[in-house]
Amino acid sequence: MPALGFFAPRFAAETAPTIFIALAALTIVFGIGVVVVGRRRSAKVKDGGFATQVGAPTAAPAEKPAEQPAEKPSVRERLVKARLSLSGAIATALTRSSITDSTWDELEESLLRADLGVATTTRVLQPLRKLVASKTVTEPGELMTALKNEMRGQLGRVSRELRFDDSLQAPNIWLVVGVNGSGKTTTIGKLGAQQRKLGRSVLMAAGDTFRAAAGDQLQTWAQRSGAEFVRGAQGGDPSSVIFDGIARATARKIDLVLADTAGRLQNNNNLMDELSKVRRVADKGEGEVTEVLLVIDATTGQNGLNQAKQFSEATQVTGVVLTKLDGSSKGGIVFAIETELGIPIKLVGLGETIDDLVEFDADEFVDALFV
Ligand SMILES: Nc1nc2c(ncn2[C@@H]2O[C@H](COP(=O)(O)OP(=O)(O)OP(=O)(O)O)[C@@H](O)[C@H]2O)c(=O)[nH]1
Ligand SMILES: [Mg+2]
Repeated sequence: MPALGFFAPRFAAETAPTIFIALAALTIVFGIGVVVVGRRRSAKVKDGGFATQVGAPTAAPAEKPAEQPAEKPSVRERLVKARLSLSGAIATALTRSSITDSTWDELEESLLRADLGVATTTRVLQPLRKLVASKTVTEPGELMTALKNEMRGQLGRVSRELRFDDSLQAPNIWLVVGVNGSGKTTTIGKLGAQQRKLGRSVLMAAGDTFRAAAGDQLQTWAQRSGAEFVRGAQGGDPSSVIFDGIARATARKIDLVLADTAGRLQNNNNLMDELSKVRRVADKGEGEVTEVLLVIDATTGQNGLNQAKQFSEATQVTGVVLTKLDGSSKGGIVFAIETELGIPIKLVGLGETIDDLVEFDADEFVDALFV
């Protein structure tokens, strides 16, 4: 026993450092292992190889990596999809072996169906009749090309740029008018977002004091695009709301006031007088009304021409926004508005979301009609 008593402390003294070193090495190896496994796991989570949410139940089926959102179709593709196309009808007229009276009847009918209106249809076809009479055009195919050129020519003459005067020491004011439900408030929302992206500060003035929810609707759009917002009491004077909006924008050095107005029928004299007053009041304050945008719903067809006439008399419209072209084959109204009234189509609405407002491009539009 004494021998054991002698050896035990000695043995312990000799082996203790070895055990300590072995334990330390084991701890380091284990630590490295934990880190490596942890890294691999988090890399897989990032790659979408595991359930992508941290803390997701381990039994949950692994999610597929999120697919890239499909690229949005081009404006042209969206116009074509709207079935603005005349070509179906025109093709029948032009697949004949020669140009006959029936060709003209069919062409006329298809242009009227696309909502060009009688006057514009006559104006488009007249020069073509001359070309055929003088035998400059003899083949149906050539007639198609001549028709396309003529339609392009009808639309080619105006500036479609939104008017913004940089030199003003006060806000630019864009007034938005139109009949009920044409898309005024939505257009202001989209336009506000675009203008903010251009780096301009924007204030939206809720001049629709008529409809209870109109102010809230505009406020939501203002919040989305980071625009300032001014509203008045329901049933109050729309001119004073817009005047207040302009005053606030001037005080805060805001670049652009987008003024919403209540929808109204163009033949309601009282409401059209009210709109004229809105325009006069907007002119009186600081800043300058550089655009009066008339919003027309493409699905209303030829009535749009009448709207454009009456609203123009009341407010001196400077441009048209044609909305809901995504759901209408009635885009032909653009020809009548431009050629008969000389008001440029400036923007086109192709849907309800913030990106669905695009510049009107006449060539693209005519091409889409013929696809
Ligand atoms: N498909 C489609 N819908 C649109 C377009 N523009 C507006 N809308 C929809 O049309 C409806 C009416 O739009 P609003 O912006 O409220 O129309 P408004 O002219 O302000 O209406 P009022 O203020 O009541 O006169 C809404 O459901 C919009 O989402 C467009 O270009 N395409
Ligand atoms: Mg509205």
